[in-house]
Amino acid sequence: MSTPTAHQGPADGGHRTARPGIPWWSMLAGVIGGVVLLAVAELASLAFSSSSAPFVAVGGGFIDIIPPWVKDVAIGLFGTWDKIVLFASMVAVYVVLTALNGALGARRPRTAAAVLAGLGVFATVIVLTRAQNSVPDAIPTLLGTVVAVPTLLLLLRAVRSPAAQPGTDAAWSRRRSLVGVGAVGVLAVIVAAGARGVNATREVARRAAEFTLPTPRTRAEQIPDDAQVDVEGMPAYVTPNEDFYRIDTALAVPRVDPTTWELRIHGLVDRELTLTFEELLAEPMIEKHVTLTCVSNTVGGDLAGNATWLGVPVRTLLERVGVKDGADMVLSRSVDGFTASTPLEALVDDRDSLIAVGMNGEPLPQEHGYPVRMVVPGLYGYVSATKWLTELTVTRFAEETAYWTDRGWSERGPIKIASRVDVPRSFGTLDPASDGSVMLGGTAWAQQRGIAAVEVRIDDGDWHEAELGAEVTADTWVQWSLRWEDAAPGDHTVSVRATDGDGEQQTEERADPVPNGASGWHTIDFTVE
Ligand SMILES: Nc1nc2c(c(=O)[nH]1)N[C@H]1C(S)=C(S)[C@@H](COP(=O)(O)O)O[C@H]1N2
Ligand SMILES: [Mo]
Repeated sequence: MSTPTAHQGPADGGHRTARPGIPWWSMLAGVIGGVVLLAVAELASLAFSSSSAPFVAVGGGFIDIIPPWVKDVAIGLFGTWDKIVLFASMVAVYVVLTALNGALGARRPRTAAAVLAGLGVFATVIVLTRAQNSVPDAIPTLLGTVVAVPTLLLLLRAVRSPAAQPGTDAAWSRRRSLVGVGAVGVLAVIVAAGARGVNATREVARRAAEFTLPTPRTRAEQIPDDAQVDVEGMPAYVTPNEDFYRIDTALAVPRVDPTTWELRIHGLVDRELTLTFEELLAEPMIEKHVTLTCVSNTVGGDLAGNATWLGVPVRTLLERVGVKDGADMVLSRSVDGFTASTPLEALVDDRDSLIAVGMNGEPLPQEHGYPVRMVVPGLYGYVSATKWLTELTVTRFAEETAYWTDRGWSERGPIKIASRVDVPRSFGTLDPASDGSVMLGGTAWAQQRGIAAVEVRIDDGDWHEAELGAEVTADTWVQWSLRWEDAAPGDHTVSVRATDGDGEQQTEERADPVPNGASGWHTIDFTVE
């Protein structure tokens, strides 16, 4: 490194700290000292409870003491952004306070240290007054204070180092001090933000684990044992939540806080309705098995899953708001901006489309829309299954368009008949049993119509009717199986096609997923050993 030369810039401001004027560097030191307090406390709170973090505790305390009308005004002004605005304001207030404290510290470092200690003690007291917290939850904030107070003194000393002449050793060492101060600041911001992120994730997970699903008024039918065909290697008839396919446009899974979540239903309605999560949970719920399918699923693909959903029929809520004449679509919107346009008819007819909160007996997993999503039997997900749901606009297809329809996919997305071979896998191998037979198996679906028959063809042979596992409802998939008695060793192909409950046979004609779903028979190669 060469000898630094004098120039205009931040270091220049340091000269002024020795004279009257605005002590910018001391103010920065004050802010960094404050951030160090938060960073250490957030980090330490990872070992305690997420509610032990001072930032959240102070924010929560503030929300509790402001009068309800102020809250209403804030929600009116900022809508669902109210929390973010609150936290941004808290950051702003904290920055101003700690900067002023830094300015004070330019002349009286000990007083500034005492003020920061006071802030820390104040935050500790608030942490302790939060209902969820107990005495050990005070430790993170105290620890943050204990680390931050001497750090502030060091930082204040570093920025007050002698106002040096350019080109001297003192100028160089002062510059090094300032770089050090900056580094402490950057590190503190990174640690604070990182620990806050982890804490926020845990907080949501904790809430998710806490809420208990309401008991449905109507239970879903019992799933018979023989819905699962007896073929090794078949997927589970009810897809476990952790195996359920996931499709969405979210780069990071939205984290929705159910305590501030709201569903707003408006548009072509007689009376708007806004429901809190608590209010939604109090509505009569029904339970329903529904196989969800993605329009992007290719022939033979696995972008389909079958789950038992718990929720409020959309119909109930639409009846309550009173849909006006002329409406033919409901635009559902996610907190992340995703939208889906669902034909009004599919939400009010007897298929029991759901505003769902439960999936296979658990609150919706985060990736599947926690806390609330839509589930519409018979329609592809892109036109119906909005996750992280927050708004329903009753409208008309002629008036509004949705996320994927704006990108070239069809306005309407009824699910096409589909069937696939699951066993064997493509290019897989089957070992004949002692009697020389092999078992093949697969899945078929035609939501709303149901599956009437599945046929299987090996090589250029005849179509054979497969045996169907129990069909649970017309909205769920069925599994099929076929015993091939005298399986000839060697390479083979197998094709499958289904017929739906209306008697329509799956077309052989290949279509790509765009714009409204793939079609064609699933055909794979395999080998008998
Ligand atoms: N918010 C949001 N909801 C969404 C989507 C999305 O991108 N964002 N994708 C939809 C699509 S295309 C499908 S197929 C289903 C998939 O639901 P899953 O991820 O729970 O299987 O969610 C639907 N809901
Ligand atoms: Mo999808």
